[in-house]
Amino acid sequence: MTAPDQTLPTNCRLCGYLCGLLARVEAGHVVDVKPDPNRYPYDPHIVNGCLRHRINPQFLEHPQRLNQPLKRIGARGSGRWETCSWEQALDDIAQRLGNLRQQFGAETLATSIGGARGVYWPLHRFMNLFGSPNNIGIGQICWNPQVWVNTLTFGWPIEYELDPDLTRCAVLWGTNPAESDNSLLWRTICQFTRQGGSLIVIDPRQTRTARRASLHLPLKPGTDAALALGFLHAIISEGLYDQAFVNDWCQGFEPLQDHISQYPPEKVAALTDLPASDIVQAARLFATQRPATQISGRGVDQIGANSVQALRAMAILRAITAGIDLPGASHLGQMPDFIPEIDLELTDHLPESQRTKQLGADQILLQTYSGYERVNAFTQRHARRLPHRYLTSAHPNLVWRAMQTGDPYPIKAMIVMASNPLLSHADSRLIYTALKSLDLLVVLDYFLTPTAMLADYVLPVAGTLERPVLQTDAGISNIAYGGPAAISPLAERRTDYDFWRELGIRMDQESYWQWPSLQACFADILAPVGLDWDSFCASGLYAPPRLYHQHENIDPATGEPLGFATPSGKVELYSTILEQLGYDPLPVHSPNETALTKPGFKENYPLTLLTGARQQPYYASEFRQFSQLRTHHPHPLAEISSQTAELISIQDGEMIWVETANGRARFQAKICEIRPEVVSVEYGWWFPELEASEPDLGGVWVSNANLLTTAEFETCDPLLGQWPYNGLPCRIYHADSSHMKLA
Ligand SMILES: Nc1nc2c(c(=O)[nH]1)N[C@H]1C(S)=C(S)[C@@H](COP(=O)(O)OP(=O)(O)OC[C@H]3O[C@@H](n4cnc5c(=O)[nH]c(N)nc54)[C@H](O)[C@@H]3O)O[C@H]1N2
Ligand SMILES: Nc1nc2c(c(=O)[nH]1)N[C@H]1C(S)=C(S)[C@@H](COP(=O)(O)OP(=O)(O)OC[C@H]3O[C@@H](n4cnc5c(=O)[nH]c(N)nc54)[C@H](O)[C@@H]3O)O[C@H]1N2
Ligand code: SF4
Ligand SMILES: [Mo]
Repeated sequence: MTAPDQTLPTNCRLCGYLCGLLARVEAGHVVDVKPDPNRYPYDPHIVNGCLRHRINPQFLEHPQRLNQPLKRIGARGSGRWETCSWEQALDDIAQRLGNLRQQFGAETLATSIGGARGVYWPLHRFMNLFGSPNNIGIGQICWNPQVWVNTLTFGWPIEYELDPDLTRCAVLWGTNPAESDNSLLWRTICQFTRQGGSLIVIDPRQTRTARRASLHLPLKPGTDAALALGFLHAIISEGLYDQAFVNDWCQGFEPLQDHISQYPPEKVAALTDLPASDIVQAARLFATQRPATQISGRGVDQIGANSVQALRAMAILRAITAGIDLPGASHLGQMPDFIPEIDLELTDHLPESQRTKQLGADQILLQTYSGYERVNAFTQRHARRLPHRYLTSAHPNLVWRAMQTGDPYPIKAMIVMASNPLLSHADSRLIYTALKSLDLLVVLDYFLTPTAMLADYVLPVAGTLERPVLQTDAGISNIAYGGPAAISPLAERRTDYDFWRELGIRMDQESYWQWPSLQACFADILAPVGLDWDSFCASGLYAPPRLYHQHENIDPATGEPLGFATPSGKVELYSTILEQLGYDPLPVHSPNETALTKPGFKENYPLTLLTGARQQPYYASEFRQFSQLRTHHPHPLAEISSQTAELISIQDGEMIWVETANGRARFQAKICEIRPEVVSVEYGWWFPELEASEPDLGGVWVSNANLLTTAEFETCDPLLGQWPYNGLPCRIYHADSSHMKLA
């Protein structure tokens, strides 16, 4: 019996926003989509403004989309595959993992996840039950830094607010929503500036966002901590902070006051290469135009050692201007009313003896099991528990090295889900040799990515519109959104959840995989709030009213105000946890310029490279298969200033090499407004039209920004293990000449 043609509510999943769509379904296939005005983001203009949403029907039917499990039959990377059934693949993977565990211990299995895309707790649950602590992701340089820093400072992560009717000042710090957010935030920013709000943008590039700013501070890359300390200096010395909040609720103001005397505006002006008057003006705006909000992005997360310092100084800035728990500025998130991520992960099942084997556990201070426990001791007094495995991941660089060398023990197997490490992790060549050394590589994806080309098994995943979705902010806030699938998975695609469950069942985990389907899990997750799946889907949103000033509530046990979930019960301007860890309790500017002091280095690499600034319509390494999008944005771009272009006679549109000490990659030069010494390249570029086998691997060696980056463990920040994607010494030259240096 064929299903009747229908228009069904569902959600786009081509980025993290899950916009509500109406899908026209004919005979089990989606033939058209349009925005659903009744579900998030409630405004068809927003979804229509996103080029990607239109490709949903083609995304389901694209000729290169994976439809059946593939098993490698030739040499690794040879591109020779045979198709097999899911059952054959799962049986073989389970057997091989069982053998490897017996021979090398459970820690021999690593996993890789990507950005906010799929539902990752099933992977974490499997790993905990299997016994391996070696999950990796990109958390160190995306999301985790803010979660950790705000938890250290305020006792829990912060949610920023931006309300054009309330907010008077907004600082956008190292983020460019004009390109990275095609949804609500960018529209809200535009409305905010139209209504006369003061927008301060801190970015070395004159982005589309910066062009809307009342004040753009194009600082020298990597000097954000100095700038934030300069703001603090101006605000404190001019008495513009909130004395009542500081007296009642902040800990460590006096040492802070002494400390920031080292950062007067003139000194900060020299460090950041900005006019001192602009620094003071921005500080005054932020402190006096309240409510003032602060939104930061990857520009601050991806500057290596200076990132935590900058984020700490920014948190302090928020605190002393009483910018938390203030409508229009920000609020502390809440623990969810529904089942939180941490209870889905089952970390308690991972024995202590396995936790200590996590790669990096003995060197990284916070992003480890012991770091987590140290912080959790305080948050759980307030009945709050952060997700576990995102914040305790192994260090990727050590994982690649263990694959390659067997040191400190062999990593022989990896399962990659919703990530493409050859494009998104630092040092693609290291990753290539690491993946080539494996006994077993399994990749779950929609397409045969360069990473998948090296796999033993590539498994076809059911994706956007083919599966229900439920996004829950990893359990750090009380919000859930999502909706139903429009159609059943096409061909032999299955959900990621089905894979982990089926593999788990084959590895003696049956009793922990009680839900037969993803939808059944989602229904149980939401059950505590009294919503069944269908009623949830009607609006696609669970978001109870925000709570403010929870710290003032009286704790019935003590009769005292609850305070903040930090060791002192106050907002920790001076972080006692960081002090205990031997890390700076007050933020400092500490430029990481060791490479530049090597003889000849500065002369050889006179420019400063940013990698990864987002550009529409792509998302990380995705969507290069879609001709509609390629026509819109055909080439990987390197932005340079007209001064630099003139100096080495580069024309707009010319192909150039960008080279660092780590390697080189080719981009099309785009001359634009950017600091003169800065080059900014896109990331995620490969060419699905090229050979899907060695040596091409889909063009992964041509324009891949991560050929230029490195994350050597020894040079990473000791607190979280962050590596830099921005602020790297580089040089550029014409692509048709071999090694012409910048004079
Ligand atoms: N140089 C540089 N590198 C960077 C960055 C940068 O700015 N500069 N940014 C970093 C950041 S912030 C991030 S978040 C990462 C992103 O890095 P990743 O998340 O690894 O992103 P992709 O490289 O696009 O890989 C995602 C893959 O998952 C597949 N996929 C999408 N959805 C699903 C799903 O639901 N299930 C499965 N199984 N597969 C799915 C896609 O087809 C794609 O191949 O990159 C990081 N890397
Ligand atoms: N179209 C599109 N949208 C995306 C993504 C995508 O790949 N494509 N990726 C998604 C993901 S995973 C993420 S994490 C978000 C990221 O969202 P954003 O953080 O908004 O992303 P970016 O465009 O990388 O913005 C970082 C900005 O920081 C600037 N910057 C670089 N170095 C420095 C520095 O040292 N200091 C300061 N202050 N600024 C600096 C860059 O010039 C850039 O404009 O976007 C998401 N949205
Ligand atoms: S912003 Fe665009 S790609 Fe992202 S979910 Fe919404 S419609 Fe899809
Ligand atoms: Mo990200």
